[in-house]
This record gives sequence, structure tokens and C-alpha cells, in this order.
Amino acid sequence: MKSLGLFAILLLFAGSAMAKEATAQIKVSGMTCGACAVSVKRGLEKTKGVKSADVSAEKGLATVIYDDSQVNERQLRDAIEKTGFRAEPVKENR
Ligand SMILES: [Cu+2]
Repeated sequence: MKSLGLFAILLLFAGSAMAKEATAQIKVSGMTCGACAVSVKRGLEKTKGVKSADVSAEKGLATVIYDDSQVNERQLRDAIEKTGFRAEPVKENR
């Protein structure tokens, strides 16, 4: 029974290793209202490898969940800049 529990834990770890999910926080300046945040969010979400994006105009912050085998933080910032706003990296909290 003890070994069965250990096996289940190993499976869990294997699953999360395959998902390769990473979270990035990116500072976005120039957003003035909710519609700005929505366009940044859309720009991020259509980027390959992005799972979801949460953008706050008030905080000037985008929180992006992405697959780091498909896209990196720099490309996420490029995607934001393409929507017409300035993106800068924030200290990562991993
Ligand atoms: Cu706006």
C-alpha cells in the first residue's frame, strides 16, 4: 500500500513535467481602460503557446500562463507591443 501511494505521487510529477507550464508577469504601460486590457489579452491569447492571459489596466500588469517549450517571455512581450502598448519584464516569482 505504501508503494502504491508513492507510485501515484510519481505519476503526478510526471504529468506536471510534461505540461511545461510557466507563468510570466509582464508590466504593460499605456493602458487606460478595460478595452485596452482586452486588446492586450486578445493579442496574447492568439500567440502560439499561450494558455491564458489575465490583463489588468489598473495594475498595468499582464499575467500569462504559457507553454515554455513553444514560446518565451520575450515573445510574449513582443506580442504585447504589437497591440500598441509598452511591455517590460517584471521580476519573476517562481
Ligand atoms: Cu482603453
